[in-house]
Amino acid sequence: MHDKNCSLFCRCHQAARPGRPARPRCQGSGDAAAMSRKRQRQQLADSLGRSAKHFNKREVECLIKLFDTLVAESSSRFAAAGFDRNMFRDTLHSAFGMTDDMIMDRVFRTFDKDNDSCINVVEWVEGLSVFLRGTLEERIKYCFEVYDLNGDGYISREEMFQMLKNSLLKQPSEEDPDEGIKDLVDIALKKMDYDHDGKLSFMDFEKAVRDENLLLEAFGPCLPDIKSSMAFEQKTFQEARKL
Ligand SMILES: [Ca+2]
Ligand SMILES: [Ca+2]
Repeated sequence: MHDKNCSLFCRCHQAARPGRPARPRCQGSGDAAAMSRKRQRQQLADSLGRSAKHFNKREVECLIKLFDTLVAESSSRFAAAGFDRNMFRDTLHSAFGMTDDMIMDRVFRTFDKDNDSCINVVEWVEGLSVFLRGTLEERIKYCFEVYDLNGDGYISREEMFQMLKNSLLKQPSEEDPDEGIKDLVDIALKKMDYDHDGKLSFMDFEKAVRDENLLLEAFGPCLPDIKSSMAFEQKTFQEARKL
């Protein structure tokens, strides 16, 4: 039955709108969350301290705390288990100055390893481990995943076109913009498509970036710049230093 005090996202609202597919809910069990939250968080910090290899345990604790704060702030009406797409996009925008919706959407999908449209706390910490402190190898994998828009294992000509068009349209020019972008795609392929099959495999991309590191973000900024990443770390890990 419909309860007028319920959240907009609760099942009774979904049921009240026939024809709409059930919304994937970024929601946890209120009971479980309330029970022994502190102990759960401690266990989580212990296991993430081992699996998220670029953070120490205290840093993991700070990231979990930030996660809880951000999630609670943006969804005060129910006990959420993570970030949905919009919340995550807001965070990428405010913390790292990202503005490109297409890229931010791909970053969301890259963090969301189990593909349930919700970034849970483990995905958050492990994602940030690569995002903030990843090795070159980890960042190459990450960027490739972001740029492979349809996830078929290749960055196609069309995908490059779409991404470059998206990032270049902000600087309008006199010439036909599509022509200019096609030229850029040709240049990218000439430089990076080592096996000449007209698309970039992971091997092509990896080799190109290892030869020329600047190609890592060839199709749009998807990693934080040094300044915002340092500011984020400083703010987030302040408490770690005090402990
Ligand atoms: Ca997920
Ligand atoms: Ca693809």
